[in-house]
Amino acid sequence: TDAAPLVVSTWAFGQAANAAAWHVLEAGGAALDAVEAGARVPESDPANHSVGLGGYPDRDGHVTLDACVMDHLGKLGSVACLEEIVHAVSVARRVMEKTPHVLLVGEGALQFALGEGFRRQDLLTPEAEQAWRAWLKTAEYRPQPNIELSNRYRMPGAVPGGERNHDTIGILALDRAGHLAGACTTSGMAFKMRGRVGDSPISGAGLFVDGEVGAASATGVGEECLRICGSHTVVELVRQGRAPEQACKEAIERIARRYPSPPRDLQMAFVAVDRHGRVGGYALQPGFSYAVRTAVDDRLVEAPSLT
Ligand code: SD4
Repeated sequence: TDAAPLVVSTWAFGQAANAAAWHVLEAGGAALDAVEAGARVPESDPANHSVGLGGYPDRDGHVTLDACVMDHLGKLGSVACLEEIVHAVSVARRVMEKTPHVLLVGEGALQFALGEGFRRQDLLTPEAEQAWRAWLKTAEYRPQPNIELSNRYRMPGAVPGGERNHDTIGILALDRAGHLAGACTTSGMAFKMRGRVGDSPISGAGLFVDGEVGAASATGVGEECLRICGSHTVVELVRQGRAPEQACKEAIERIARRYPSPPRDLQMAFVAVDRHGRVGGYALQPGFSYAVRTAVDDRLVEAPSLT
């Protein structure tokens, strides 16, 4: 298609991920390679407290990662509650390519990763540990909307001033061959219960790709997305003819309808791309942005929102 190649990622830090993905796409590479390369950028950034190294831990102090990859043929690989391996997205890809399964969790996912030659490392940075210890004083689980906007919405116990709090990355690409792929990777909600898994590694929730229709990914309070199979809903709406932004909007409305009035204390957002390369996003609250990179464009888009 004319629009290809292109890549779209959640949040402002998606621009750095897009740059890595673009490197692959521009050279004629595959969308799947592009989204993996992009997702690895925030995974290895210790300043990003919602993805990979430096992610905030669960309430017991363990950093546990969820990730997923999916391609235009519907091939899928995921890991959930993976510990001590920084590039969860790459482990997810190995699950897709080297096992008869689509999802490995916890200890089994770790053993698989180690067997594949991934290096074991401590993902709890001193900064994240400090935030967790401060949180322990109240130990109140209260997810904050738009934690990327760290000055407006500070994680309880977060170190004030200059900290960069980010969110899950969902990254979708359309390559020169017209193939779609997506990846999603996160350390999940800060200070979650041990064993909690969010939407990000679950096909149809945090990520969904249909090579003949489009792709979608989600960020925000994963439980909300899981309840409506969010990304699958978005892709099905695109299949029915909605533009990507409208499809994302209807999924957000479906979440909001579960409440007497649209909830203001939680954030949920979707991004989507259709197979023609049309891109859109929509959020429950103001403050969600997504990054788009094409041959002629490298921009951050402030998504429209319901409230
Ligand atoms: C989760 N959706 O684990 C992820 C976290 C996230 O903004 O996106 N935070 O629920």
